[in-house]
Amino acid sequence: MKIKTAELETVCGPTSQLPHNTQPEVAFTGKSNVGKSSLINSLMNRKSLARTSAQPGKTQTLNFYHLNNEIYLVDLPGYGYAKSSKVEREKWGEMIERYITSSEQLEVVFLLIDIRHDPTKNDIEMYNWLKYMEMQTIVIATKSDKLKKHEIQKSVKNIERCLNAEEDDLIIVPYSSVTKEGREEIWDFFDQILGN
Ligand SMILES: Nc1nc2c(ncn2[C@@H]2O[C@H](COP(=O)(O)OP(=O)(O)OP(=O)(O)O)[C@@H](O)[C@H]2O)c(=O)[nH]1
Ligand SMILES: [Mg+2]
Repeated sequence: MKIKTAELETVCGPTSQLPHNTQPEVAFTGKSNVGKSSLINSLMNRKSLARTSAQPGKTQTLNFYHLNNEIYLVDLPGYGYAKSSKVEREKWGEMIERYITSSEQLEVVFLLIDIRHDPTKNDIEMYNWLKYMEMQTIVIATKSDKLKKHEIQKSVKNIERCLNAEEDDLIIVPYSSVTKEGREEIWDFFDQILGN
């Protein structure tokens, strides 16, 4: 995929109406700080169009990035950020759920999990819920630059085992926003969605 244009088109808060887009959407979910916004930037070939932070809880809205005027990349607020209040956590959870259940254009959800750690309880719940919703789900194992080459496959296997996904035909893509490992593979998914 060749990146020509990328712009932030719509920002939605908890009470906003969701956009009725007419082109395909792909969404990125995962715990706070796992690297969703960084991944979206690297997929768009932009340094900082999506705001990132070393502090968890940076993205607090649903942000729709329009890529090449043909597909939307949807950055979702991270879940499981312990320092946010219970009310806030529920509010974001509801936003994510409302979007995923109501979007008519959502084609695939990318679930991001830190390659260095076991999936959290929330990751496992999210994976099971997406499966229950029959939503096409691809796992992205983020921050692969933090592991040595030979540790990557071991970690991918561990994620698969923790999600109980051995028989799910689940695709797990190691990714690094630093080295761009995995980027071509994700672009290929976009091309498939777009029929290119
Ligand atoms: N080494 C390394 N660091 C990364 C990578 N991706 C993200 N980071 C760092 O991880 C931190 C969090 O990244 P974000 O992209 O803001 O994470 P997020 O998932 O959008 O976080 P929230 O918006 O809070 O949910 C930042 O300090 C990034 O620089 C990666 O692939 N490799
Ligand atoms: Mg973010």
